[in-house]
Amino acid sequence: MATLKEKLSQIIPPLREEIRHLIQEYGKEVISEVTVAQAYGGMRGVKALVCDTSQVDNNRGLFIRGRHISELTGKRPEEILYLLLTGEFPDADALNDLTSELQRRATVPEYVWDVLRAMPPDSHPMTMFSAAILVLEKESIFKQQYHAGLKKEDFWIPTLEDALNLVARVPVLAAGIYRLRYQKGEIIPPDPQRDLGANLAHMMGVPDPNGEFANLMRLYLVIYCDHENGNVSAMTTHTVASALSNLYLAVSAGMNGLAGPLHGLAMEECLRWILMVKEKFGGVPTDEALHKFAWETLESGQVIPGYGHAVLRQTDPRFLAILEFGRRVCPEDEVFQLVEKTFKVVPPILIEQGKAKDPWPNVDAASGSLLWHFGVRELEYYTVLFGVARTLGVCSQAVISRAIGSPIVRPKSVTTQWIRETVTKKTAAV
Ligand code: CMX
Repeated sequence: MATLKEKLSQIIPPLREEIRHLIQEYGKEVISEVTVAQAYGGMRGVKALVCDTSQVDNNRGLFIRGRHISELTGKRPEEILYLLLTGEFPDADALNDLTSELQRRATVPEYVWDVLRAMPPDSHPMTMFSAAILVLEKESIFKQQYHAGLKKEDFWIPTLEDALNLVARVPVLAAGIYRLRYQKGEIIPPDPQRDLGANLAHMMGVPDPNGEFANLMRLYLVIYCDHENGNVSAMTTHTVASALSNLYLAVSAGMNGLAGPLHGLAMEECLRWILMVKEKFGGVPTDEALHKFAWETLESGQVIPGYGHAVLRQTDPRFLAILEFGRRVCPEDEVFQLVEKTFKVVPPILIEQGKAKDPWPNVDAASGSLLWHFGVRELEYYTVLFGVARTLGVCSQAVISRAIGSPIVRPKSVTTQWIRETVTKKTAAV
């Protein structure tokens, strides 16, 4: 923490100064316009948010602090957290320091487990995850220091404390929820010797004789951590945090957005679709049979989960990273083979149908199949693991936002009547 905090203390003042200068000198420059279709269309493509932790290119996908995700898949999540926050990789001392900080902070008070145990046994794991983060809210350091009187320029310091505590605690919550919700036995406490990904695997209690499940958890924590600021989970977290709600409140809210089937829940939905195919055909169908089944899905008015994206227009490189892992670890697994076959069959169908702007797979198209392979067969649980990873990104974004003094989010809305009058007046004037 000392090293990370020192690093942030060095980079924050010049960043603030640069932003102050940009606003002062170029504050009136136009960087985006909004059309009527965009106002009604989820603001797609409107450039009205700033996010320095990562960027998504339409064709090349995710870059974290300028580095393409394909260069980062062999890194440890702790290195990525440091990169998200500072724009640099940690040196050995900084990495050790951050790793042991996170290990030290990985504690969950008993009252959280009491609340989770009191929830109905068929609660959705994402509801339990969001509730657990919310219940922890009383631990917020930002909240305590804010009420004690905190200068705006120091907001980022207790926010960093909350961020590190949350990043350290969410794997414990997630693994505990897995064991409680699915009666897997006692909650397994964190092992202070293990890194974030390995600890998550260990606490879930998934048999892992050769360490590949721990490798998968490390990979998921890296590829799912951040995807700019405009996606539902990140933008929700940012919006809630902009009211100076502490990170527990903000991240819990973000997780509720992640729990939607068009966002993080697609991970679950996608495998459900794959398993449906497998059951219907008693294994991996022919290309022709899969082609017909995919058309039936579309014709019944449903989306093909795991395909399409609001920003991407090419195959998601995060999907490719999972595919590579699967090809190495479980090429004979029928469920994984079906994922590969779907990748071959579905994009041409979506192109032929002509509706989806992006006919290619996103990250969620493959991730569930590997969890299934390792014996994590409770589909409803999958998005929780996405949520653990996403916490790294949204917490990093929040620290930066507090550091640069981002104000409360408050865009202007207009009525349909206003739009009608405005556009018809313009047309009449031409
Ligand atoms: N299957 C069938 N139809 C699809 C489709 C898919 N996979 N993806 C998009 N379409 C359809 C849309 O439903 C929409 O149809 P209508 O005009 O009838 O409403 C049309 O194509 C245009 O949509 P779009 O502009 O291409 O996509 P959006 O930006 O509105 O939405 C997304 C993006 C991801 C919600 C959408 O592609 C989708 O529903 N995909 C399936 C769910 C999924 O995989 N979500 C995970 C995304 C990654 C994540 O956030 O985790």
